[in-house]
Amino acid sequence: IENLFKIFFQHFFDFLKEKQDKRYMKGILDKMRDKCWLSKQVDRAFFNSFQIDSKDLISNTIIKEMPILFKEIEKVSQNAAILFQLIQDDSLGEEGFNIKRCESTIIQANTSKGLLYGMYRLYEEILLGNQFKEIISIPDQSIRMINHWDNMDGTIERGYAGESIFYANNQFRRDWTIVHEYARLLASIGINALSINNVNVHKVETRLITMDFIEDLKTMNAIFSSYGIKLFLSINFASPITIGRLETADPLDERVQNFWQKIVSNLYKEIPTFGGFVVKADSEGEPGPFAYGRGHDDGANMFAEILKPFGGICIWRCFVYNCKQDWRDRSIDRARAAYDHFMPLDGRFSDNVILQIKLGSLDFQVKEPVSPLFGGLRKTNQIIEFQLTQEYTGQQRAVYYQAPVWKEALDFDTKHDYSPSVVKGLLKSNSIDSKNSGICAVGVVGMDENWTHHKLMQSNIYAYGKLCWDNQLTSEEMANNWSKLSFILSDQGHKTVSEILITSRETYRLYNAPNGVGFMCKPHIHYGPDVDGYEYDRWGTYHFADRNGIGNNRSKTGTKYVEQYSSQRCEEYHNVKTCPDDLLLWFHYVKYDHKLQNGKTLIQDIYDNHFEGVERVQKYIAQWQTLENEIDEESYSNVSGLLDEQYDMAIEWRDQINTYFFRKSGISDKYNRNIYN
Ligand code: BDP
Repeated sequence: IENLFKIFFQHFFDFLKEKQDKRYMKGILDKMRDKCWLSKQVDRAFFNSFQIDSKDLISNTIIKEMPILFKEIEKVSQNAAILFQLIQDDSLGEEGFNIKRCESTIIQANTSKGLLYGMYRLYEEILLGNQFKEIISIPDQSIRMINHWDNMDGTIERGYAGESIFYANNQFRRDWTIVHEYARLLASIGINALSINNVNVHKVETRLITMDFIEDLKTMNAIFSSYGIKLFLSINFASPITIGRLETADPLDERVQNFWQKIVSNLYKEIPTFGGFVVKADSEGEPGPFAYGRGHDDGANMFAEILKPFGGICIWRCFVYNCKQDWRDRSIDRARAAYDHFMPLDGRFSDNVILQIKLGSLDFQVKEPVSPLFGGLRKTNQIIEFQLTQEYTGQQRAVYYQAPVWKEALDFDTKHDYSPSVVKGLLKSNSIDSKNSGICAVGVVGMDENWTHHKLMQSNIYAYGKLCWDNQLTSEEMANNWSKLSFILSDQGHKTVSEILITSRETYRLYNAPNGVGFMCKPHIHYGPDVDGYEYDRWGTYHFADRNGIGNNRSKTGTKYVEQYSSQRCEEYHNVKTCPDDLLLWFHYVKYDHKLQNGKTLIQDIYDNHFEGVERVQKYIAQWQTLENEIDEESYSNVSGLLDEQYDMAIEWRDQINTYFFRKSGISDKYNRNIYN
């Protein structure tokens, strides 16, 4: 076989026949510090027998993974030979692959990265017991990223799964084994970009862009690069002042530009494959171009120009709003802000600037309409931002499988009069450079032994990566597969796990703030109910409940937020008769006895949902108990303990919300259930 890169294995090692832990996701997702995936038994001679480009980090990774893959293949096939072939096939692009299975198995791709993804896919298919002849796969989204909100003191902003895996005591933790395991985990689900520090860049991490930490950064980069993952840093816009000792950070000032020029060229000299910067500017107190009378385009384009010769990109966040507003001023609507700021700038950003836009217009609530910037922006690179860490949705202590949330957003039809008008398609087609578009999510992992604190919430990382790669996958498929890859269970056992996962978002929604109104949680902590916590507050998210009704009037007669959508969506949301029930209070103020589309009054719907939400969690507890003898003890007790906690919290939500609305409205529950007064 005449290829630049060829590996032909005929696998014969007896030791690989030994019974091993079949839980792929245990290998992939659990840290297994004692049983590190990088098997120490690997025979050196085995590697020496194939031709690889030893300078190519990714092909080295493939070789290291091989023995594990073989163990699996051997169980299902007489012939465990795999041929890795570099080919030239434009249709596969830079990351796609083709796996053919006949006598032996052939994985073909244009690049070693494609081969790596092909290998993980093969691995997964085998573990799932799937039969296939050929799989051709190319990713739907170009950028598939995770943003870490890790601080160098080891804390994580909105992190609930232990300390940072990257940092401790204001330096790198240097537990490279964990970093390796994490990189492997991410590559196995197709993640290809990672920013490694908090978007709020305040303390020592401001200096990550200097040479102070360069050796550690290089090590991090080498690890992630060997899994095909590009590394990014979040930067502080005011660095020219704090680090460069200039009196300004004005992006149009030559001294500022020179400062950044030097920073960037130093970084690229040391790390030529560095990805670029993530910037949170003029948001929640972070510095930005506004202080100098400049726009977001001026700020972002300055970075873009400096990064361009090195192939770097500038990811600029659209989470910009006035967090010091006056609740008395009803003309201000935080939900409008991202669109109001960025829509006028469409077409003014360089082709290596990407706007990063949160899924909804507020902030990762359990239910929000999709941001109107999707479909609005037509000449700007864009990525949609999700949140893996469950900031508002149970903080790793509640089951909240997010695939349904992401599917809802990606499948959302903006109903603009052009094609594609659906979010998953327009991310690319409305970007000026299709490779600079895609999806990112705020990270979730920490030092907790199982990565995510709640064992079942590993499913979110898995589903996130898989969905970014293949937007057609269903929530059910991903939940099922995750269960099969993570646990050895009977069919009924897997059904139970999947059922809990798939219904969990709706369960959480039912007992949370009602009908899309959002934010009835404890201020700042964002865990547990606080009915008026954000009412009369400078952060600006109001439900306006009074004795007659509740909701935020964002219709044409209110803040006019609805007008940011296409005319069809605008009409749908504007009209209380067509506005979906679960978003009604986001868009409208309505009376408690308002008749919903489901035939109930709003107040009865609130009561019913909150009782049902708690009952559902109670049912999860019973369902989980049926797995006691099937599931490993650690996972079992982890989940059962957390389900008990979720149950208590759901009761708290139910009682506070129901009582609050009963007191406001004076309308009793039709079924006379227990509401406190
Ligand atoms: C909010 C978080 C805050 C983040 C901010 C952001 O509460 O901690 O800094 O988002 O996205 O959800 O920048």
